[in-house]
Amino acid sequence: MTEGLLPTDEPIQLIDPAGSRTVTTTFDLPDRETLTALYRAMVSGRRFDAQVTALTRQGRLAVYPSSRGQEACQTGTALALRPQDWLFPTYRDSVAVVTRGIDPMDVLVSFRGDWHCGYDPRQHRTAPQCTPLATNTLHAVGLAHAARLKNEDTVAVVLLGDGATSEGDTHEALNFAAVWKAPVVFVVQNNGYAISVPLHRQTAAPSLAHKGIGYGIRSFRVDGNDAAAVYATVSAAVSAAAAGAGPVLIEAVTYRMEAHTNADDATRYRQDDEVAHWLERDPLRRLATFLGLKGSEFDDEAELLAADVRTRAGTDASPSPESLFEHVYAERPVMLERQMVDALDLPAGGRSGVEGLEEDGRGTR
Ligand SMILES: Cc1ncc(C[n+]2csc(CCOP(=O)(O)OP(=O)(O)O)c2C)c(N)n1
Repeated sequence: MTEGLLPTDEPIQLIDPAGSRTVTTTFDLPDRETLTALYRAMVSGRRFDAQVTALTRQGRLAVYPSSRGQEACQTGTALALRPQDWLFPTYRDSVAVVTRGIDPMDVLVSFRGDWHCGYDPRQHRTAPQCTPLATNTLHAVGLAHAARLKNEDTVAVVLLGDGATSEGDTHEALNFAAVWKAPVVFVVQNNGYAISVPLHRQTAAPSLAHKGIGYGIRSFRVDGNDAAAVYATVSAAVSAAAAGAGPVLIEAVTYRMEAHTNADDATRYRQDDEVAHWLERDPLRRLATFLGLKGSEFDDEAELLAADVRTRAGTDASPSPESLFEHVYAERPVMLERQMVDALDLPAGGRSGVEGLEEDGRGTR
């Protein structure tokens, strides 16, 4: 009954942490051109991430959840998609979105506090990075199911975290994906923590991949710091889903090297030796070693990307105050209208109007 559904106990690994080829028959090693593309995307992604983290310190961004340490999961997933497929990322997945070819500055728009996601989701076949956990799982299943009904050859790939697997939305998405045989691939980046909550306080499942079996979904566990293994596994899952085999669940075992966001202090809930352990499993060094690269091959290109982001982020975003009230309702209700009038009446830079609103009980925040 469960044949072919269960993940392997050991995560699939094609290249070990020391950069050597492992002995495995699960998936073929991607060709050198693909591996080089993965490495190049990881170098750009890491540099982008470091630059954006610096921008948060300068107050240029409201918030940024770093991808550092998870580059193999994010580039391996993004590059495994075919042009017609859709990606449904979370706030954590900026490197995946940049790897999709979206202008890095557009990726930062929502983190700078604007009301929109900065890019055209339809043009790039990439949904806005979602902040409410697991809602993107439902969006992905809906899009995949609709594509199948319309006889379109489209697979939806959704990224989610370990914490998001505890959400009701994930249950509903997995259940109906399986019932409908929707062409959707769930890639769970198990980075060990949901903010400060470690995995063992999040779930009693043997692994997150094991969760698939209850829904009748074929599941894999993969070394999330091995870009080759992530790419090979997601590619195989995309092909299977496109061929009508139904959804696939992939747990990529990885680690979040930075704090949850720039607003979090990770030293309050995890030890330095744990971080050091994962530093030894760095996804970039592993692939560079395997490819016989020095590690600096794509640095110039990454530096140009960072310099461009630095320059263009040098001015603050200045969304109009009115935009806060737009796109909320097709017809603005009286209460919102009143709030808008009050808010726009505020003296420049003043907060007295907002305090006044709270005092008279209309509560706007
Ligand atoms: C529905 C919902 N509940 C709670 C939150 C608050 N929240 C933001 S991130 C987070 C932890 C998510 O952890 P995980 O899914 O493992 O993803 P990670 O941040 O580690 O990538 C929580 C609880 C939220 N954004 N959405």
